[in-house]
Amino acid sequence: FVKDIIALTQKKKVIKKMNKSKYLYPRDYMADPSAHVFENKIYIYPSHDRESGIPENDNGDHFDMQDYHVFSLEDVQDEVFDHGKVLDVKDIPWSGRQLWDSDVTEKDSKYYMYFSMKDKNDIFRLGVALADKPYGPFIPQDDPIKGSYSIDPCAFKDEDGSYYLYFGGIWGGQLQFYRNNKIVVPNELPKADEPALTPKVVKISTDMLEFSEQPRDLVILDKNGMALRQGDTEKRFFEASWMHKYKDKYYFSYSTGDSHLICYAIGDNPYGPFTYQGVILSPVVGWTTHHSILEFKGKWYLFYHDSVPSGGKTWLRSMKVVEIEYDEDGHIKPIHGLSS
Ligand code: FUB
Repeated sequence: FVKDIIALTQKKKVIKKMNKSKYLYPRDYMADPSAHVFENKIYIYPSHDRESGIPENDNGDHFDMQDYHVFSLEDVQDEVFDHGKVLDVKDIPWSGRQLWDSDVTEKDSKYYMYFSMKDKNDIFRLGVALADKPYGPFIPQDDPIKGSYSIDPCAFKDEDGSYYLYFGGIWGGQLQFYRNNKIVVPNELPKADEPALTPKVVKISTDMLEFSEQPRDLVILDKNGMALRQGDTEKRFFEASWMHKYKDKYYFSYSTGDSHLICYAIGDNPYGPFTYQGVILSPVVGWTTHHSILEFKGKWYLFYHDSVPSGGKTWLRSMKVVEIEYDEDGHIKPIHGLSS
């Protein structure tokens, strides 16, 4: 498997150099790192991988996580501090199983964690949990967000004080169960030559606990202004939404899942449309790839994970950080998924 990934990566001639990333927390398996700057420190909100013994399948049942920890860093080269467990599946009244990717944002000195978890009917929903500090503990609401579905919430605060959630993931993330925010039967993906299933974007209510509108499709266009097709597996959205802003442009980045790339698209407003730009991160060791991007002290960083320390077990991932750069046109210089 590792050899296959190396061969696939070497085909991508644009990305020549191995990257100079560093593992953030060698003591345990943490994945999907969502990183933000709060109170002048970097806080990281990862998924907490564990060995549950559940066999691998396309539903992702082997990603059977049960709690979240929070980590902080005074500076990128420093040791991370583990603030310990801040939310447990047992404490969430609507819980079924599988605490997947989460993200946190701040409003008026309160911290809101948005997380994905299966409910008692084995359907992924998005939940909210509140804290007074960026390091928790986070207290969950009694019910999931009304009208929420699928996985991988990314909470984005725009400069005008509006907050948005980006979410969705196909295959095990169940996005293919829905069209126009409603469950459909049969729940199939579009055909290869049809427009790809889109990630969703929604404005968050002023109390931060609900959607303030129906989630909208976030359309990713190719350079000719055509929506990406479902069969374009090296470009179309799979999961792992992230939004950041650079020089007044909106950068939506995401994983292509079964082709193992982190790609990005640029738009002029939080809803899009967005135009596909290219690859940020070539395949890492491990099936999933998932990331976040932030600016800290004038430099930009990509937080992500790979499965090198677990010997390629894709459900046991380790979080990492590497610096990224933009060229003069605002394009992100691609990073090699394999570290030196
Ligand atoms: O960690 C569980 C799932 O794996 C995430 O929600 C996906 O983005 C993938 O990284």
